[in-house]
Amino acid sequence: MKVDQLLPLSVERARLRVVSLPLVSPFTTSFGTQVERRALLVELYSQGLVGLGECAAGIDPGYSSETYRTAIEALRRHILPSILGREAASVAAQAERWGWVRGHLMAKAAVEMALLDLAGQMAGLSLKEILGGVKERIPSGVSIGIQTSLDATLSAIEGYLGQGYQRIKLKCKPGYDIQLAGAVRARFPDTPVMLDANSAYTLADAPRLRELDQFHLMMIEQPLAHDDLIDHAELQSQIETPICLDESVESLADLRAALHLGSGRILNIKLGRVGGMLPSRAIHDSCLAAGWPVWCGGMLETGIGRAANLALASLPGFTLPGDTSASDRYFQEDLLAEPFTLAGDGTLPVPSGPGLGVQVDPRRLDRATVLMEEVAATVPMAGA
Ligand code: NPG
Repeated sequence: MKVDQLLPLSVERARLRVVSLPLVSPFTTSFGTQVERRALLVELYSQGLVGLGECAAGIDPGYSSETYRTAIEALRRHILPSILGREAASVAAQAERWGWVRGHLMAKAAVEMALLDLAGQMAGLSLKEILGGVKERIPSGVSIGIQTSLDATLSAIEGYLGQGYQRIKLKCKPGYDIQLAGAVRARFPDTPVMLDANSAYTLADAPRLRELDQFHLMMIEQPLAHDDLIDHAELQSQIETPICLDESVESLADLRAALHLGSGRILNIKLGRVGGMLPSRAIHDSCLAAGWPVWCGGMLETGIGRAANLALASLPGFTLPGDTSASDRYFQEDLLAEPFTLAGDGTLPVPSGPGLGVQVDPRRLDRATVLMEEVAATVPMAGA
């Protein structure tokens, strides 16, 4: 089913909601520590139905320039007023209406997700069916933040492998890399392991990064600057470990440049980072054609964003386990009536119901809500 064949769609009203869910354990990367997932949700109302979208942006602009607060501003002033009350033939046609807005990709992705949820409910199709996904279950990896000691890292790995996770991703930074990889390889010689630097290195670190080659890692993710492709290409020519790009690819144009330059060999696709599921699919298609394997990244999403990630990961080019872990890896209590649980074989199911295919538990949602706002088609001047 092509998205363009979905029913015409008009959004009658919209609501923004901020939820706060404490994480089961603090999550430390090279750019900071998170103790809660504060997520902006978009609720779109049409014909008695509500479509839900989750914005990936967090509290601080450490990963990208967007935060949930910049997303609120972009949504309430520019993106939502572009579509409210205006019928369009498809989700793609609605998305064209906010095409004039530069940037704010995570904000746009949240609205697109809610529109696809609505369209899927109206047409009786799951997101997987809308996108053209082919898989029913997704092999899951887990991302382990920087721990207080190597021992703590090793026991965290042991715990997750015991649960069935198929791939371990370890956050790293200069000085917390070679010893880390060595200790992990000594204890887990055959486990699929990768490192994620979140842009913590420069090209001057190439000799140090080359030392990692001896550990036969699956890949090293985004070692260099968030907006760089040229140095990544130079680094890739100097190391054997495949480079996986994340932050540096926000669009098809970025991907084209990365493929042209040889800035890596693998891509992490995050639907928030690239502005939605439809742009994600286009990027996936290009990677498939170019022979770059892809996997689905995560940004500590609640069950709502997780459902969309799983649908995306059902596309054929997602051949590597991603950061789509079970709800209990993140939260004591997810927002869903039925949280995502990891099967013994280390997979999560792709939801098969219409739209996102998940049920939010209204009491859990209420408990987690910290802010709520209705968005009108026109923005009042008060408080400008
Ligand atoms: O399992 O959702 C998850 C987290 C995976 O490591 C993960 N995400 O840099 O990819 C990343 C990192 C991240 C988390 C980035 C939160 C931004 C915010």
